Amino acid sequence: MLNPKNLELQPGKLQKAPENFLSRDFASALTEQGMDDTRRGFLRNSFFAAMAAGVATTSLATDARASEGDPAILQKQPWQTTLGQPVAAKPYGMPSKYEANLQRRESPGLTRVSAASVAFTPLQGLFGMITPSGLHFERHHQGWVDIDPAQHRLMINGLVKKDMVFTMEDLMRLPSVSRIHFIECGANTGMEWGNVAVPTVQYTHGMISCCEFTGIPLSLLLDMVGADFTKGKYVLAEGGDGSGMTRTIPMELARDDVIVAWAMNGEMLRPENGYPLRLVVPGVQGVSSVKWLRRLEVGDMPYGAKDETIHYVDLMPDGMHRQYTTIQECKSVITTPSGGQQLLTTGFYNISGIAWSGRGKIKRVDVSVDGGRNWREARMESPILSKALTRFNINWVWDGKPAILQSRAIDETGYVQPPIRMLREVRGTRSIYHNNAIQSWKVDTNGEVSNVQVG
Ligand SMILES: Nc1nc2c(c(=O)[nH]1)N[C@H]1C(S)=C(S)[C@@H](COP(=O)(O)O)O[C@H]1N2
Ligand SMILES: [Mo]
Repeated sequence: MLNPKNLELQPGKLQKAPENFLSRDFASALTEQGMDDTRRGFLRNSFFAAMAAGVATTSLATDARASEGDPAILQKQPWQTTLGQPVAAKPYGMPSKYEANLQRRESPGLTRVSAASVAFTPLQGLFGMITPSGLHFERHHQGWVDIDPAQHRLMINGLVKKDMVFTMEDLMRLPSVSRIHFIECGANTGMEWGNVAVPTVQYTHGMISCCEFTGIPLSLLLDMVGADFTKGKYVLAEGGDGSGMTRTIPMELARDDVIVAWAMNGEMLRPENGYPLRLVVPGVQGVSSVKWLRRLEVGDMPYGAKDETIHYVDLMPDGMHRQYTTIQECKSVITTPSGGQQLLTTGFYNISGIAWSGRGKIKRVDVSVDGGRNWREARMESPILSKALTRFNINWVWDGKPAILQSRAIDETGYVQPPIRMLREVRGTRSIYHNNAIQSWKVDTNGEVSNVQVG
């Protein structure tokens, strides 16, 4: 990932996001009337007002289906007259065969280096705030492993009263917590630094996912081993895979909301995501959420491990490297409509996206359809949780003219997501990590949506 060569897009590889679920007929059934009201309670009303206005003025596909008769609703369908599949025909449930396109994908622009690679979450095809376990993005520095939980151990040593080695059984009988958090790779959206317009939101922003994690608070384990909180200012986390991933976690974070987790979305972690044990460091760049966690060491200095010196440093305009950029700052992106999709007709659309902040909750999300000249406040879906994704929606009527869609999130600390121009003023253009700039999607007159950079 760090090798700039790996960040070059292969030319001519523009690819359409297949999960374009905007139906031509339904979209055309809605008109402009009432669509400016973005207040939650008025959504239904304005939606139906638009429907009614549409019925009065245009001949609509939805009306035609009702009046002329649509065999798909009038005739009995084969699946209504046969026996369905028995229960437990699939002991572990899988998505419908019609959803086969919803997949994690490797970016056409990134070269796979041995097993070290990344598969991106298909944000354009997801709803709400939770990422299904099978679609959580994957980032491995040396491939993934499937570790026998009976053979797995967690050791805690360093500045502690007594070293301890835990089995999974030891850990899982301790008092657990379950919390919803995002994990975002520090390199998410990294290719946009260099003005490289990656085609789809899967590849611009798909190194973020949000799941419910279950495990023990790290603070509890630190108390159990009698960590020396006077001298012990840092915790080193070490992974059990071949990459020897090691990261320094500041003690304030370690004693705050860090989880030593074994479960994700209600079941044991998936192997790709660290089974049977991983660290979840909420709000912090993904690399600190060490997978296949095997050791924690309490120390009095940052460790300066290889993954903190040659990787995950930010090259600043003055040529210096900034180290330990920890927090994932406030950020948002529109996931539909987004790059590679196409608006099939003019008329009503629900603009939908996600917002998050490594510093807490999202306070507000604004949306612009004219490249940042005018902004409207979006509706935020509940629950709005700290260091988790927040889903936002806003009504929009596309008039067929070119448009530039943007979202801008503000978190509870008052931090406002910056335009790329402001970020470049501070960070220059040679960074890879920590790009939280406002994303712009251009809608062309033919409805095609593409990735553009707007100051
Ligand atoms: N042991 C280990 N932990 C690891 C990694 C790894 O390669 N090995 N990758 C890190 C990086 S860079 C990220 S972004 C997250 C990704 O977590 P995920 O694969 O569950 O999405 O895991 C982190 N933890
Ligand atoms: Mo990462």
